Amino acid sequence: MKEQLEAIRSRAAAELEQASDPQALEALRVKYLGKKGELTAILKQMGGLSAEERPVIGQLANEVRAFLEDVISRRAASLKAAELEKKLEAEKLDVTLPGTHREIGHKHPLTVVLDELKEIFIGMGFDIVEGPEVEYDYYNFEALNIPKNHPARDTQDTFYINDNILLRTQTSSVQVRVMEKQKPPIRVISPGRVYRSDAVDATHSPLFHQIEGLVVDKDVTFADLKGTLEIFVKQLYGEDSVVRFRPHHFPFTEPSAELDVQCFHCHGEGCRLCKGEGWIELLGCGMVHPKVLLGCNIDPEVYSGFAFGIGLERLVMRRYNIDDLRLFYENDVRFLKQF
Ligand code: 2NL
Repeated sequence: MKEQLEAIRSRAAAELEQASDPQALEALRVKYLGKKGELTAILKQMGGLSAEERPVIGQLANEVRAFLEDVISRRAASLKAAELEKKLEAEKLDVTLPGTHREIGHKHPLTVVLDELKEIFIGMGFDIVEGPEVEYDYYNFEALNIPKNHPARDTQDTFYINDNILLRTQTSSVQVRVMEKQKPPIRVISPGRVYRSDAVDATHSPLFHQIEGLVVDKDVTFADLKGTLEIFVKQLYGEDSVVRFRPHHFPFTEPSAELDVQCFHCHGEGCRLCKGEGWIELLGCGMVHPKVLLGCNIDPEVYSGFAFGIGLERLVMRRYNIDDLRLFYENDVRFLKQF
């Protein structure tokens, strides 16, 4: 029996050292120390031993059990440590690596300023209207007192789909559509893309943006035009802005004017920003031509109105000191990021 116990001790110790995972270790524990285990089987035979042998074998059996229990617990600890080590290795994280950077977008500079203009006009009671960019010749030219062969067709040369359909050169076309459908009082602005058959350079583009405004009601006078546009300029450039109206000509307004704002950099002295003029041209405006009203079935003897047109790109270029309008359309984030 002594030999059997010692054989179990060395065999079990060797097998336990080989156990490669906790499940294998547990199986070995059951095999040797379990209720039906090998060591237990031997202890059950102790009844057949003599009185002298029994305590000797009993003590040895206890020693073997204690020894194996010790081997099992050490092996379990080292398997657990190895497992943790493996897990740590697999989940290794380099905290010095740069994180995943998510770019957050923002409004295009043209949109930033357009939204600002919309807010100013909404504040003065205007509605915002939109219309088609592909337009009938009638709404773009004819209804605005620009018949075929009028010289204004030259300066507003555009892209023709056919003889009657073109890409609009101004958003006035949208306002003509409003006047046809809606009777006065009318107070609208129409922002949007417009087109001209121009070659691309730093200040010209075949596509640009305009905001036009139109007010039609009884007793609307040039004083209303001046007051409204002066308030607009003061909201845009500050209360201390100075404006002037310079006579001009448009086929669709009579009288017509251009509005200049006194240079906010040199206050009229003349500098690089205003190109030595002291004044900066902002927009074109005028009293709606009676022929335009008549064409929309609005009686010019009863109603009158004023209108204006603002080029968005030029306004934004001045605001941010941008010297080339092509930058607006190239979608280069290095440029767009700055606004
Ligand atoms: C410019 C400035 C302008 C208008 C646009 C307009 C619209 C209607 C009737 C009359 Cl429906 N006028 N718009 C008026 C004056 C100037 O734009 O430089 N345009 C070429």
